[in-house]
Amino acid sequence: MVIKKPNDIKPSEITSKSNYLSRRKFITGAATAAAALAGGLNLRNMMDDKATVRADGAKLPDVTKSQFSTSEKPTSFQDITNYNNYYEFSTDKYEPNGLSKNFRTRPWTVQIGGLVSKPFTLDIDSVMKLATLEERIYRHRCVEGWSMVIPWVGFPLSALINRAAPLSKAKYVAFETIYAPNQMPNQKRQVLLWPYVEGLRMDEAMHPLTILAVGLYGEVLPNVDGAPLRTVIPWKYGFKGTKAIVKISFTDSEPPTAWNRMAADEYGFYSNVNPNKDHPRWSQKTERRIGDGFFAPKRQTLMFNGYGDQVASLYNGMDLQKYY
Ligand SMILES: Nc1nc2c(c(=O)[nH]1)N[C@H]1C(S)=C(S)[C@@H](COP(=O)(O)O)O[C@H]1N2
Ligand SMILES: [Mo]
Repeated sequence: MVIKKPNDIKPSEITSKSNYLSRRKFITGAATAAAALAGGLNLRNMMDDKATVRADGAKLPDVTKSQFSTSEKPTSFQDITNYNNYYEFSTDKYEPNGLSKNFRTRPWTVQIGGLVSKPFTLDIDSVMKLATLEERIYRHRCVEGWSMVIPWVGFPLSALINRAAPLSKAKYVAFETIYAPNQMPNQKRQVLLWPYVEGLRMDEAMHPLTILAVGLYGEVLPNVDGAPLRTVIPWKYGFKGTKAIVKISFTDSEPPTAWNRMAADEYGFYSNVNPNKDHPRWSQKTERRIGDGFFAPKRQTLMFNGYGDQVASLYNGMDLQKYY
């Protein structure tokens, strides 16, 4: 990954979420404004609208708390939406927010196929109704050596997988980001091999910690974080999660993935967070927690990002120096 010198967000730049929201123009369009006036955003109506809808900022209804959440303090909304990796828009961390503002997330369909007995295509609003939405406050560790705590809203990926009834020969799942060069400027350049693809082994995909996220901080997912649908696998480096998913396919062999094709020795297929396996160009022993402040000491990186109790058994008998 392109690595720049660590440039933290200065404490003076950080505002509370309510301050930020009051300054931020988060509702546009007459329909949305009218719905808001009527006493709360009617999400369903907004989403059924086939026109371009700016759904970000809308509260998600009926979100339950999850036992899988960390009690660590979540990173501010400001940082989660302004310090991002979204190479389709920019390789800079601060630019994707602005560049993704008008990204169209409606209409949006997700295609599920490959080695399954029940392939299906669903529009995003139906995907969001596949299961109860949960708040999952997870640690997020980027392979570049920084981390956040993100209060995602989503549901277990297993709910979608079960509906597709994979065949027994399905051993892997691949996730594909939308290819929309007219909306994503860097897809006109060979920054990565587009579209962005990531993959998981079936047991990793079925693990209860693995989620499809549709929101964060109780609201519809901001475009910059991968709206309308992205995966989150909290014990792996951040790039294993795929933003703006349009296709999920089941395969019998390890799917080729974007970062692995770019530099296989640097970005392995597994990419489990592992402080004992250095990246060829830097140590993975510590991490900079975004929001800690520029002068704060780095934190120790935890094996499996601290989720070892839940996931270590998936890798029993595997040499984690070899399968990284
Ligand atoms: N399509 C797509 N998905 C992506 C990326 C990307 O550039 N494009 N970046 C990855 C990386 S490196 C990280 S750390 C996370 C960042 O997610 P966030 O911006 O929501 O924190 O998204 C991952 N998923
Ligand atoms: Mo990352």
